[in-house]
Amino acid sequence: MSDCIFCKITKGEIPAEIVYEDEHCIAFRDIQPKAPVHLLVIPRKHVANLDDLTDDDRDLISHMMLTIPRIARQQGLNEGYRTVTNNGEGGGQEVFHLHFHILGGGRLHHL
Ligand code: IU
Repeated sequence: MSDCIFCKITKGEIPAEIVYEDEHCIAFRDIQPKAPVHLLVIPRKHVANLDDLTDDDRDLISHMMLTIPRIARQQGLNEGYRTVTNNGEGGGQEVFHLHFHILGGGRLHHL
């Protein structure tokens, strides 16, 4: 999607502090961190949110789920971390390009 800000980040058209990237996804620091470490993991492919996934995205989503703990380890989140995805406006989603928040670096409140 040409006007999607996260697509622009994947293409390097908008700067972001990228901490991880591979063929399918990238991770960068959230510009308004809600924890000492706050990263967003996004697919390179434009997918709006979980509702937008199809059976064709099985490998992609599986890859992202397996990559999240690797990124967390790489960032030194050895005491644990939280992974969240907001889905739809009612779920608090503001950017409509699928992203998994990784929050850690301190003790998080219970949900
Ligand atoms: P949400 O799950 O859609 O509410 O989260 C969007 C997040 O994207 C939010 O935490 C923003 O601070 C973050 N963000 C960003 O890191 N860089 C940006 O250019 C924009 C939003 I726009």
